[in-house]
Amino acid sequence: MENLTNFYEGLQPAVCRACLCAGGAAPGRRPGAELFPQGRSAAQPRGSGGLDTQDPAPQPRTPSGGEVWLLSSAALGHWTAGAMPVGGLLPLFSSPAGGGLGGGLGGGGGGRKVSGPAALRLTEKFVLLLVFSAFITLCFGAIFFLPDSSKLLSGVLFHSSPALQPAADHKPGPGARAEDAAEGRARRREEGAPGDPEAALEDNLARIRENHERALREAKETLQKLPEEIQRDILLEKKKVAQDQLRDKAPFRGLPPVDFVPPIGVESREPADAAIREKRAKIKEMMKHAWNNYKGYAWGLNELKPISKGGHSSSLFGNIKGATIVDALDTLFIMEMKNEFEEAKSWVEENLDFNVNAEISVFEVNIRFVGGLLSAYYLSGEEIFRKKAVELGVKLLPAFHTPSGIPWALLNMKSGIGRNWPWASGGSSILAEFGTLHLEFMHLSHLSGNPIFAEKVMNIRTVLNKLEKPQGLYPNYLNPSSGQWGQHHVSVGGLGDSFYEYLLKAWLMSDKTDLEAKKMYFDAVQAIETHLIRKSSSGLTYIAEWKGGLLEHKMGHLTCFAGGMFALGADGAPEAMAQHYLELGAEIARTCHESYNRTFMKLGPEAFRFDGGVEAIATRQNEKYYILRPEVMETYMYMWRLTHDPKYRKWAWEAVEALENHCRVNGGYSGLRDVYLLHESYDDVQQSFFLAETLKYLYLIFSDDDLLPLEHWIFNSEAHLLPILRKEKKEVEIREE
Ligand code: DMJ
Repeated sequence: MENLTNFYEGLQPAVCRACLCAGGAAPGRRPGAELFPQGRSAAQPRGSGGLDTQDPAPQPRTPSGGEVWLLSSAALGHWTAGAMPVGGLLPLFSSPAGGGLGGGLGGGGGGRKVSGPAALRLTEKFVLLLVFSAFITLCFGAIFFLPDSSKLLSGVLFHSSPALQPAADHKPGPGARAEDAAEGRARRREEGAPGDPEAALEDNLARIRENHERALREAKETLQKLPEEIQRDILLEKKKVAQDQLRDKAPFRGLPPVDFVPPIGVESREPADAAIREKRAKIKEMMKHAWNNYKGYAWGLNELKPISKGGHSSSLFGNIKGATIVDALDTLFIMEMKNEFEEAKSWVEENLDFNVNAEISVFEVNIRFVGGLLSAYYLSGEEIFRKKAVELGVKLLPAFHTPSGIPWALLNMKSGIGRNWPWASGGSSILAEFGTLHLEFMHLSHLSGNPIFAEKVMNIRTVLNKLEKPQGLYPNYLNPSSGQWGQHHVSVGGLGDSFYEYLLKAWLMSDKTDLEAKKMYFDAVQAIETHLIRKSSSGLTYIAEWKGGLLEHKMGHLTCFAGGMFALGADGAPEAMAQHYLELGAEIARTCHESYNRTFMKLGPEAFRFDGGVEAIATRQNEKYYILRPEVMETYMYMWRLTHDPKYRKWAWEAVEALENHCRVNGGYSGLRDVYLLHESYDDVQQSFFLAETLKYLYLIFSDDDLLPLEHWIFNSEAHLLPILRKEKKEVEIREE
């Protein structure tokens, strides 16, 4: 907002000058003539540009004798605060003896006849008002609606080509299935991204543009409806929300007893190769360092500040506490850190409380808390985790009380009132947020015996399947009230990413029975390949962002997860395409490795670009940070498991060394503000996903494949483990009583 205010302040002098020239009252000045007594600035001779270049007409005067000038649009580019070009001043009307309106506009004398100053005054004022309105509209139009030239140029000048696709038929097989201007702003803010004023201004402009477009669209839609229709829609919406609320408030029957089936592949052997054993042990030591410091300085709080040695709290979790504890549970379990797992479990039993009067992010709480608790339950069989996961799931249900059933992004856990991020296009919900609930909610129904959770997420699918998709792509924004898309921005990174991941994993987790999910996934990937995936001049494959048909040649760190996703999806692709998807995964892994390798710290930036002569390098200051993110390690893990190409272990180890060299501090691990600097500038946050994801994926890369085999386990978006729900046999059988 600060930048927006500055921006408006920057505009004010221009507007005020126009007023003054028109004889408006400027404090401390006589109207008109005093500012530019000769109708020209001292710095610039008359006739240097603008509409009146050849205008020999006498200067116009107000009835009181002051000169009146109007800026011509052609002069806008020349106007500086110090010297207003005379060519940019257009005589509007003259004194009764002068040339009048025609003289000014026509540039050649003549002018319309007037009967006298008194008769003209009203008309003049009216014309003046009209012309000024047009002028102001023009100014705003120029500022807000001119296309972003950098984007146009990058599209025209930068040589990128669609990534090569195999000649094979690209259609999915038979029976196949499911933080940009605004992008990640909130998420980046929460995660402590350092900002730069230029980018903030750009963000603000984009936001204004978005709001303007939305208002226009909404007004248009409403105008097309009859008043009775509008009233009927409102009543229907109200009724539906009230019904939903009643239904969810119906007393929860409580948890049915279940038979817990011991999990598959959780007891790992030591790797046979001594060097690999050593590396794995090193990663476990890193986990100990991160955990012990969290325990020492921030126990029970959400995250650790490793430099200032205290707690870090993020509004993403409202007043819910203990994000690091819940996020770390399954990593502690698979690393066989038994004492630590037990102390974490005791904390959950005694302290984890969801009855908080605060607003939380439904997505974040779902992937970290619901996912973490479910995973801990499936690994350990401890009832407390099942109980807490379902309790939290019930608390999240009011988020779905919207006319379309597409959930709100934010929810007050006490009042059950939801809303969306204020920056999201037209009050929209975010694809990556409402599209990343499916796996956990299916398991909540499975473990609670209550179908309500599954119904909620299946309804999201129904809404999505009814909608027309631009070029087969899923926009990042969907309005929960109208059930219609917001802005047509598409991303496989922030705002879109895990939606695609969950389509693929929904199919895998259903033991490949959810064919709708499979079809949705492969259709989406096909559209992504056609419209978003490109190859740079030197042959690096990247996934660009799509904004209403224009490509922004930028790839986020978040997007790097897609390498693993494509490779994992090869399994379900038609035979001719399986190898292609594996190769696509490998190419994305290579590009993301390059983004690490081209920095000084050997850790990847938040976003990197393929335009303006660079490849896989961050060019904007606010994209140069690294916050211990896991996506590149995630892709290495899948690529290692699926190909056993040793380069993935090599690259993973490079990252371990970089983390040790640059992120490790006495008090834990910290993110970095700029990975291109020679010296570390710490952001002082140890993100909970560092323990949940980054270290877990690294540990798995240096473990044998029989630790958490991919045929039995699905990783949620926060790397929490969910077992595949077998057609014939359930990991958890609900006993009929
Ligand atoms: C994690 O919380 C999850 O992986 C999420 O899906 C995306 N962002 C972070 C890690 O970068």
